[in-house]
Amino acid sequence: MATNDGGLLQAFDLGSIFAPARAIEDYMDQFLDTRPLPENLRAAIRYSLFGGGKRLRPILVVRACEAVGGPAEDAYPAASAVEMIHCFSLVHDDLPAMDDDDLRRGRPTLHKQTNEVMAILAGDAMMALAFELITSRIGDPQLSSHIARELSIAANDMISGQVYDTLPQSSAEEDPLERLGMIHRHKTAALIRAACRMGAICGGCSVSQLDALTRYAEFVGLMFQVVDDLLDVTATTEQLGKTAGKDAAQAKLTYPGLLGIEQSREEVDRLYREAIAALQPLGPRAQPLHDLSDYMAVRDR
Ligand code: GRG
Repeated sequence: MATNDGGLLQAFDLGSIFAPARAIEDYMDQFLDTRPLPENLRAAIRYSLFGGGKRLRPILVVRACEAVGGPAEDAYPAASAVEMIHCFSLVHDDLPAMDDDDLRRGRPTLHKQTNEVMAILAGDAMMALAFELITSRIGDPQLSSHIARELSIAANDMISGQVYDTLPQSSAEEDPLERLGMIHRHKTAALIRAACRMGAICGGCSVSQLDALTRYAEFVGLMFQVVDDLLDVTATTEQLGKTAGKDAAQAKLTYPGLLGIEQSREEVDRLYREAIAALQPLGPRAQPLHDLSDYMAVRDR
Protein backbone atom coordinates (compact mmCIF):
# COMPACT_ATOMS: atom_id res chain seq x y z
CA MET A 1 0.00 0.00 0.00
CA ALA A 2 1.34 3.41 -0.86
CA THR A 3 0.13 6.92 -0.38
CA ASN A 4 1.13 10.49 -0.99
CA ASP A 5 0.09 13.74 0.59
CA GLY A 6 -2.12 14.69 -2.35
CA GLY A 7 -4.73 12.23 -1.15
CA LEU A 8 -4.02 9.30 -3.47
CA LEU A 9 -4.24 5.93 -1.82
CA GLN A 10 -3.36 3.03 -4.07
CA ALA A 11 -2.05 -0.48 -3.83
CA PHE A 12 0.43 -1.71 -6.40
CA ASP A 13 3.08 -4.35 -6.76
CA LEU A 14 6.27 -2.65 -7.98
CA GLY A 15 7.97 -5.98 -8.71
CA SER A 16 5.32 -7.08 -11.14
CA ILE A 17 4.87 -3.66 -12.80
CA PHE A 18 8.59 -3.53 -13.61
CA ALA A 19 9.06 -7.26 -14.30
CA PRO A 20 9.87 -6.79 -18.04
CA ALA A 21 12.80 -4.47 -17.19
CA ARG A 22 15.24 -7.36 -17.02
CA ALA A 23 14.31 -8.65 -20.48
CA ILE A 24 14.74 -5.16 -21.94
CA GLU A 25 18.15 -4.82 -20.29
CA ASP A 26 19.15 -8.16 -21.81
CA TYR A 27 17.90 -6.96 -25.19
CA MET A 28 19.99 -3.77 -25.00
CA ASP A 29 22.97 -5.74 -23.74
CA GLN A 30 22.84 -8.22 -26.61
CA PHE A 31 22.33 -5.49 -29.19
CA LEU A 32 25.31 -3.56 -27.86
CA ASP A 33 27.48 -6.68 -28.09
CA THR A 34 26.78 -6.90 -31.82
CA ARG A 35 28.06 -3.37 -32.55
CA PRO A 36 31.69 -2.77 -33.54
CA LEU A 37 32.63 -0.01 -31.07
CA PRO A 38 35.93 1.04 -29.49
CA GLU A 39 36.05 -0.73 -26.13
CA ASN A 40 36.32 2.51 -24.12
CA LEU A 41 33.23 3.88 -25.86
CA ARG A 42 31.36 0.62 -25.30
CA ALA A 43 32.30 0.75 -21.60
CA ALA A 44 31.07 4.35 -21.32
CA ILE A 45 27.76 3.47 -22.99
CA ARG A 46 27.40 0.47 -20.70
CA TYR A 47 28.10 2.65 -17.66
CA SER A 48 25.24 4.92 -18.66
CA LEU A 49 22.76 2.28 -19.87
CA PHE A 50 23.18 -0.18 -17.02
CA GLY A 51 23.53 2.30 -14.19
CA GLY A 52 20.42 1.51 -12.18
CA GLY A 53 17.71 3.64 -13.79
CA LYS A 54 14.07 3.02 -12.96
CA ARG A 55 13.32 1.95 -16.60
CA LEU A 56 10.07 3.81 -16.54
CA ARG A 57 9.96 4.68 -20.24
CA PRO A 58 10.66 1.16 -21.57
CA ILE A 59 8.12 -0.27 -19.14
CA LEU A 60 5.55 2.21 -20.47
CA VAL A 61 6.31 0.97 -24.01
CA VAL A 62 5.74 -2.65 -23.01
CA ARG A 63 2.64 -1.97 -20.92
CA ALA A 64 1.09 0.20 -23.65
CA CYS A 65 1.71 -2.58 -26.18
CA GLU A 66 0.00 -5.08 -23.87
CA ALA A 67 -2.85 -2.65 -23.18
CA VAL A 68 -3.89 -2.87 -26.84
CA GLY A 69 -3.46 -6.66 -26.95
CA GLY A 70 0.09 -6.92 -28.35
CA PRO A 71 2.76 -9.30 -27.01
CA ALA A 72 5.41 -7.71 -24.76
CA GLU A 73 8.29 -8.99 -26.96
CA ASP A 74 7.05 -6.95 -29.93
CA ALA A 75 7.74 -3.83 -27.89
CA TYR A 76 11.35 -4.64 -26.90
CA PRO A 77 13.12 -2.80 -29.77
CA ALA A 78 11.15 0.42 -29.17
CA ALA A 79 11.49 -0.01 -25.40
CA SER A 80 15.27 -0.39 -25.68
CA ALA A 81 15.55 2.55 -28.09
CA VAL A 82 13.63 4.93 -25.84
CA GLU A 83 15.84 4.03 -22.88
CA MET A 84 18.93 4.74 -25.02
CA ILE A 85 17.60 8.20 -25.90
CA HIS A 86 16.73 8.80 -22.25
CA CYS A 87 20.24 7.80 -21.12
CA PHE A 88 21.71 10.01 -23.84
CA SER A 89 19.73 12.96 -22.51
CA LEU A 90 20.84 12.30 -18.92
CA VAL A 91 24.52 12.09 -19.88
CA HIS A 92 24.35 15.36 -21.82
CA ASP A 93 22.16 17.04 -19.20
CA ASP A 94 24.81 16.32 -16.54
CA LEU A 95 27.65 17.94 -18.53
CA PRO A 96 29.28 21.13 -17.18
CA ALA A 97 27.81 23.16 -20.07
CA MET A 98 24.30 22.03 -19.07
CA ASP A 99 23.29 21.11 -15.50
CA ASP A 100 26.86 20.46 -14.35
CA ASP A 101 26.17 17.54 -12.04
CA ASP A 102 28.55 15.08 -10.39
CA LEU A 103 26.03 12.48 -9.29
CA ARG A 104 23.52 10.39 -11.25
CA ARG A 105 21.76 7.21 -10.16
CA GLY A 106 23.88 7.20 -7.00
CA ARG A 107 27.19 7.14 -8.92
CA PRO A 108 29.54 9.66 -10.53
CA THR A 109 28.07 11.10 -13.71
CA LEU A 110 29.62 9.75 -16.89
CA HIS A 111 31.87 12.77 -17.51
CA LYS A 112 33.17 12.45 -13.92
CA GLN A 113 33.72 8.72 -14.31
CA THR A 114 35.45 9.17 -17.70
CA ASN A 115 35.85 12.66 -19.15
CA GLU A 116 33.77 15.26 -20.96
CA VAL A 117 34.81 14.20 -24.44
CA MET A 118 33.81 10.62 -23.79
CA ALA A 119 30.49 11.67 -22.22
CA ILE A 120 29.62 13.79 -25.26
CA LEU A 121 30.55 10.99 -27.65
CA ALA A 122 28.82 8.25 -25.66
CA GLY A 123 25.65 10.37 -25.65
CA ASP A 124 25.91 10.90 -29.40
CA ALA A 125 26.47 7.18 -29.93
CA MET A 126 23.41 6.21 -27.85
CA MET A 127 21.26 8.50 -30.00
CA ALA A 128 22.51 6.84 -33.19
CA LEU A 129 22.31 3.33 -31.71
CA ALA A 130 18.68 3.87 -30.75
CA PHE A 131 17.73 4.43 -34.39
CA GLU A 132 20.00 1.68 -35.66
CA LEU A 133 18.27 -0.68 -33.24
CA ILE A 134 14.81 0.30 -34.45
CA THR A 135 15.64 0.08 -38.12
CA SER A 136 17.56 -3.20 -37.84
CA ARG A 137 15.34 -5.05 -35.34
CA ILE A 138 11.82 -4.13 -36.43
CA GLY A 139 11.33 -6.28 -39.52
CA ASP A 140 8.25 -4.57 -40.96
CA PRO A 141 9.60 -1.48 -42.80
CA GLN A 142 6.39 0.49 -42.35
CA LEU A 143 6.32 -0.17 -38.60
CA SER A 144 10.02 0.53 -38.30
CA SER A 145 9.74 3.93 -39.99
CA HIS A 146 6.63 4.82 -37.95
CA ILE A 147 8.49 4.04 -34.69
CA ALA A 148 11.63 5.90 -35.82
CA ARG A 149 9.47 8.92 -36.63
CA GLU A 150 7.73 8.90 -33.24
CA LEU A 151 11.05 8.69 -31.43
CA SER A 152 12.86 11.30 -33.50
CA ILE A 153 10.02 13.80 -33.03
CA ALA A 154 10.13 13.21 -29.26
CA ALA A 155 13.93 13.51 -29.13
CA ASN A 156 13.72 16.84 -30.92
CA ASP A 157 10.93 18.00 -28.60
CA MET A 158 13.19 17.07 -25.70
CA ILE A 159 16.02 19.14 -27.15
CA SER A 160 13.62 22.06 -27.71
CA GLY A 161 12.49 21.71 -24.08
CA GLN A 162 16.09 21.95 -22.95
CA VAL A 163 16.50 25.10 -25.07
CA TYR A 164 13.30 26.65 -23.65
CA ASP A 165 14.60 25.83 -20.17
CA THR A 166 18.22 26.88 -20.45
CA LEU A 167 18.39 29.36 -23.36
CA PRO A 168 15.04 31.17 -23.06
CA GLN A 169 13.97 33.86 -25.52
CA SER A 170 10.77 34.60 -23.60
CA SER A 171 9.37 38.03 -22.88
CA ALA A 172 8.67 39.33 -19.38
CA GLU A 173 4.88 39.32 -20.05
CA GLU A 174 4.79 35.56 -20.60
CA ASP A 175 2.77 33.72 -17.96
CA PRO A 176 5.39 31.72 -15.97
CA LEU A 177 3.00 28.82 -15.39
CA GLU A 178 2.34 28.51 -19.11
CA ARG A 179 6.06 28.74 -19.82
CA LEU A 180 6.78 26.05 -17.26
CA GLY A 181 4.12 23.79 -18.77
CA MET A 182 5.66 24.26 -22.20
CA ILE A 183 9.17 23.42 -20.91
CA HIS A 184 7.97 20.29 -19.14
CA ARG A 185 5.75 19.10 -21.99
CA HIS A 186 8.77 19.23 -24.30
CA LYS A 187 11.69 18.35 -22.05
CA THR A 188 10.12 15.49 -20.10
CA ALA A 189 6.62 14.58 -21.27
CA ALA A 190 7.46 14.23 -24.99
CA LEU A 191 9.57 11.11 -24.45
CA ILE A 192 6.98 9.58 -22.10
CA ARG A 193 4.31 10.34 -24.70
CA ALA A 194 6.42 8.69 -27.41
CA ALA A 195 6.98 5.65 -25.16
CA CYS A 196 3.24 5.07 -24.80
CA ARG A 197 2.50 5.77 -28.45
CA MET A 198 5.30 3.48 -29.68
CA GLY A 199 4.08 0.67 -27.43
CA ALA A 200 0.55 1.07 -28.74
CA ILE A 201 1.73 1.15 -32.36
CA CYS A 202 3.92 -1.95 -31.85
CA GLY A 203 0.87 -3.69 -30.38
CA GLY A 204 -1.23 -2.95 -33.50
CA CYS A 205 -3.54 -0.39 -31.87
CA SER A 206 -6.65 1.18 -33.34
CA VAL A 207 -6.88 4.96 -33.81
CA SER A 208 -9.08 5.32 -30.72
CA GLN A 209 -6.68 3.22 -28.61
CA LEU A 210 -3.78 5.40 -29.77
CA ASP A 211 -5.75 8.53 -28.88
CA ALA A 212 -6.54 7.20 -25.40
CA LEU A 213 -2.92 6.25 -24.73
CA THR A 214 -1.63 9.57 -26.05
CA ARG A 215 -3.98 11.39 -23.68
CA TYR A 216 -2.91 9.16 -20.77
CA ALA A 217 0.76 9.79 -21.60
CA GLU A 218 0.36 13.56 -21.77
CA PHE A 219 -1.09 13.61 -18.25
CA VAL A 220 1.41 11.17 -16.69
CA GLY A 221 4.28 12.84 -18.55
CA LEU A 222 3.53 16.19 -16.98
CA MET A 223 2.73 14.58 -13.64
CA PHE A 224 6.12 12.85 -13.68
CA GLN A 225 7.90 16.19 -13.91
CA VAL A 226 5.75 17.89 -11.23
CA VAL A 227 6.67 14.98 -8.93
CA ASP A 228 10.31 15.40 -9.97
CA ASP A 229 10.17 19.10 -9.05
CA LEU A 230 8.61 18.21 -5.69
CA LEU A 231 11.25 15.55 -4.98
CA ASP A 232 14.00 18.06 -5.71
CA VAL A 233 12.65 20.08 -2.76
CA THR A 234 11.48 17.34 -0.40
CA ALA A 235 13.89 14.39 -0.88
CA THR A 236 17.55 13.92 -0.02
CA THR A 237 20.51 13.45 -2.36
CA GLU A 238 20.95 9.89 -1.00
CA GLN A 239 17.32 9.04 -1.72
CA LEU A 240 17.40 10.49 -5.25
CA GLY A 241 20.87 9.32 -6.25
CA LYS A 242 21.31 12.81 -7.75
CA THR A 243 21.91 16.20 -6.17
CA ALA A 244 18.78 17.41 -4.34
CA GLY A 245 17.92 21.11 -4.12
CA LYS A 246 19.47 21.77 -7.53
CA ASP A 247 16.47 23.61 -8.98
CA ALA A 248 16.45 26.28 -6.28
CA ALA A 249 20.24 26.58 -6.38
CA GLN A 250 20.03 27.22 -10.14
CA ALA A 251 16.94 29.46 -9.78
CA LYS A 252 15.00 27.13 -12.10
CA LEU A 253 11.33 27.65 -12.87
CA THR A 254 9.52 24.81 -11.05
CA TYR A 255 6.02 23.90 -9.88
CA PRO A 256 6.83 24.15 -6.14
CA GLY A 257 8.63 27.44 -6.85
CA LEU A 258 5.56 28.89 -8.58
CA LEU A 259 2.69 27.21 -6.74
CA GLY A 260 4.18 26.05 -3.44
CA ILE A 261 4.35 22.45 -2.26
CA GLU A 262 0.68 21.97 -1.36
CA GLN A 263 -0.69 23.28 -4.63
CA SER A 264 1.90 21.31 -6.59
CA ARG A 265 0.67 18.16 -4.86
CA GLU A 266 -2.87 19.06 -5.80
CA GLU A 267 -1.68 19.39 -9.40
CA VAL A 268 -0.18 15.89 -9.19
CA ASP A 269 -3.53 14.65 -7.92
CA ARG A 270 -5.41 16.36 -10.77
CA LEU A 271 -3.07 15.06 -13.47
CA TYR A 272 -3.23 11.56 -11.97
CA ARG A 273 -7.03 11.53 -12.09
CA GLU A 274 -7.07 12.74 -15.70
CA ALA A 275 -4.57 10.01 -16.64
CA ILE A 276 -6.70 7.31 -15.04
CA ALA A 277 -9.81 8.62 -16.78
CA ALA A 278 -8.00 8.47 -20.13
CA LEU A 279 -7.35 4.74 -19.62
CA GLN A 280 -11.05 3.97 -19.20
CA PRO A 281 -11.79 2.98 -22.84
CA LEU A 282 -8.95 0.44 -22.81
CA GLY A 283 -10.54 -1.81 -20.18
CA PRO A 284 -8.81 -4.26 -17.83
CA ARG A 285 -5.74 -4.79 -20.05
CA ALA A 286 -4.68 -1.26 -19.08
CA GLN A 287 -4.46 -2.13 -15.36
CA PRO A 288 -0.61 -2.18 -15.39
CA LEU A 289 -0.66 1.38 -16.79
CA HIS A 290 -3.06 2.33 -14.01
CA ASP A 291 -0.61 0.80 -11.50
CA LEU A 292 2.29 2.63 -13.16
CA SER A 293 0.55 5.97 -12.71
CA ASP A 294 0.02 5.13 -9.04
CA TYR A 295 3.73 4.52 -8.73
CA MET A 296 4.63 7.66 -10.70
CA ALA A 297 2.43 9.79 -8.44
CA VAL A 298 3.92 8.57 -5.18
CA ARG A 299 7.48 7.61 -6.15
CA ASP A 300 10.19 8.76 -3.76
CA ARG A 301 13.19 8.71 -6.13
C1 GRG B 1 19.60 13.62 -25.81
C2 GRG B 1 17.62 14.07 -27.23
C3 GRG B 1 18.63 14.55 -26.28
C4 GRG B 1 18.64 15.82 -25.84
C5 GRG B 1 19.70 16.46 -25.10
C6 GRG B 1 20.09 17.32 -22.20
C7 GRG B 1 18.89 17.41 -23.04
C8 GRG B 1 19.10 17.65 -24.46
C9 GRG B 1 17.66 17.31 -22.55
C10 GRG B 1 17.39 17.12 -21.11
C11 GRG B 1 16.30 16.18 -20.91
C12 GRG B 1 16.16 15.85 -19.45
C13 GRG B 1 17.36 15.42 -18.70
C14 GRG B 1 14.97 15.94 -18.87
C15 GRG B 1 14.72 15.62 -17.46
C16 GRG B 1 13.76 14.49 -17.39
C17 GRG B 1 13.93 13.72 -16.11
C18 GRG B 1 13.21 14.17 -14.91
C19 GRG B 1 14.73 12.68 -16.07
C20 GRG B 1 14.89 11.72 -14.94
O1 GRG B 1 14.18 10.56 -15.32
P1 GRG B 1 14.11 9.29 -14.38
O2 GRG B 1 13.78 9.72 -12.98
O3 GRG B 1 15.61 8.77 -14.43
O4 GRG B 1 13.18 8.31 -15.01
P2 GRG B 1 16.19 7.27 -14.20
O5 GRG B 1 17.57 7.53 -13.66
O6 GRG B 1 15.33 6.54 -13.24
O7 GRG B 1 16.23 6.64 -15.55
